[in-house]
Amino acid sequence: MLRSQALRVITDLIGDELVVSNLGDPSKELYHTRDRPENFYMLGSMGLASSISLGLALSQDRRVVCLDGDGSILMNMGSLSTIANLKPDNLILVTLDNGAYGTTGNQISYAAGLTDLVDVARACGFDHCLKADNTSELSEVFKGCLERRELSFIHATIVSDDNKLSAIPLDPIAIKNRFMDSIDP
Ligand SMILES: Cc1ncc(C[n+]2csc(CCOP(=O)(O)OP(=O)(O)O)c2C)c(N)n1
Repeated sequence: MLRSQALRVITDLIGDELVVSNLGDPSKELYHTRDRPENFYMLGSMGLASSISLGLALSQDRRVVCLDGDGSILMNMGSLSTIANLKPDNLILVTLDNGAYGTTGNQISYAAGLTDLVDVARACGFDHCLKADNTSELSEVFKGCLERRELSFIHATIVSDDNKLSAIPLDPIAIKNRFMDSIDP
């Protein structure tokens, strides 16, 4: 499934959930798929979408959906252990795995090698781990996660779209402020 298709499936199912998206192409694609104040677009820090999502999930009740990348999960793998041990029941961590550092030119990541990120998540303590290899599977597992309140890890196998995405025309401070306002108006 293309990343744009995966994001379309997820954004079509999302209601008032807070969404934190990985830097680079995933954030740009989310912006172009469905921009909303409840989206926090990570613009610079690779690996930190999961950590920011954890902080958000722990500090308020609304559900948080983190849209991360395999490269970022590999870069900040310790975050999986922290999240699993703190177990916020309002966090769904979706790893959009293209087996590559897509944003910087598709250099192969070790998620395409010997490292299985679902095994890693399980070993870190995630009990509810699901896989989705196509849009109908993703729709089913994401719906299932929304219906229950439990820390969840979804591994979605994707391929990046080839089309060049234009930059998000929002100032980082504006992204932060409107996101914060949408949580606590
Ligand atoms: C700490 C840090 N290292 C490197 C980069 C450069 N960089 C930006 S996006 C990216 C690739 C991210 O890969 P992944 O998380 O798998 O997401 P994808 O782009 O494949 O969707 C890299 C290496 C960065 N922004 N920050």
